[in-house]
Amino acid sequence: MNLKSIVFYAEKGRIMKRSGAAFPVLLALGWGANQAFLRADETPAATASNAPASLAAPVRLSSPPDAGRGWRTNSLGMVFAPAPNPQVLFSIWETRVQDFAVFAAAVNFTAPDPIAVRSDVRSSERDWRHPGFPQNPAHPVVFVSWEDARRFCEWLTQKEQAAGRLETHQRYRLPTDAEWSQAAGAGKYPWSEMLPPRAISVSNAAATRSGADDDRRFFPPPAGAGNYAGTEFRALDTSFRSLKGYTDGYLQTSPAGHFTANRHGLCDLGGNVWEWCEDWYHKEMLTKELESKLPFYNEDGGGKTFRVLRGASWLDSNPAILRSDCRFFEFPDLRNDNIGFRVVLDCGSLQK
Ligand SMILES: [Ca+2]
Repeated sequence: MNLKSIVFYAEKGRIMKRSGAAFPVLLALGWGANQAFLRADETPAATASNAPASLAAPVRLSSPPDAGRGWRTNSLGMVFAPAPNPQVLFSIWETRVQDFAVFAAAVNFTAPDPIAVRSDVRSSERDWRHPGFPQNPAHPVVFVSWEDARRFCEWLTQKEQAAGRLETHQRYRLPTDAEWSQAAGAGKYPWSEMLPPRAISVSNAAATRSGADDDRRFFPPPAGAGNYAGTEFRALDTSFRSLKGYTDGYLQTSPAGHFTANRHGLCDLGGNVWEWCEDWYHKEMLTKELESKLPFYNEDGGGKTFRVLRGASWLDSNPAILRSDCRFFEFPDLRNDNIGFRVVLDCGSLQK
């Protein structure tokens, strides 16, 4: 285990109080325990047809995408929307198990031994097919590295270019950090713009103006905000730090499209799994305000060691980590049970 990982997981452990018996209990309960938290209405992910009407537009399946066309479904059934740049369409879901499975079969994908540095997920028997908790095909794939994600994008680009669905200048890739920020919007938390913050009393208004207790408006998150470490964890371990007053019903990952979409129609930008971005992580990405809350995030390895992750996950409850402007970072070959990815379709220049 290297220094960075030790630092992170020590910090993570401190933040999450995820030590001692907490995770072994989860692992021991496995499928059966989590099934109790899966909702009876769990269904395959949403489709373009039930996307917000204001964003819905005809989906053309057989021709290359034009920038600005809006909703589009690709050969894997992944749905894309401008968010907000019409040249770069975002997948409205994190890449699902069913999407990755097509790739894995096509390229005979075999992940090398997982580099899972957290002791509670270290196991040669855990991978994207066997993450250690229940998933159905609509759940976001986990145990995928940044390199795996890039490989998925390259494969899908070649596949759809060969089929005439993409032109040669159009491609799938990971979002850049800046694009991800644009898609998330300017709200302090991912749910800030899609679900109204809580009204506060006049007596608290002055404190809020000063920023002293601004979070009073946002916590607990409103219902449907996303899949975080809610009070569902407390049913198993009361020492586990969870979001007070918030429950989402899922101990680990949840199906794509289950929670409220943001104003661009994107689901799970906050929560469910961390999402890889193209960029190297460097400490200048850390705002001064977050630096005081997450001092270990200055350990950037020189700026070309770790790749950026955005959006937090089912395992997170620390308000600083849940913020829209928070970045996390990992080695590009690391796989873990709360890290996945979302792809964008880069439509390229209009000058073809
Ligand atoms: Ca949850």
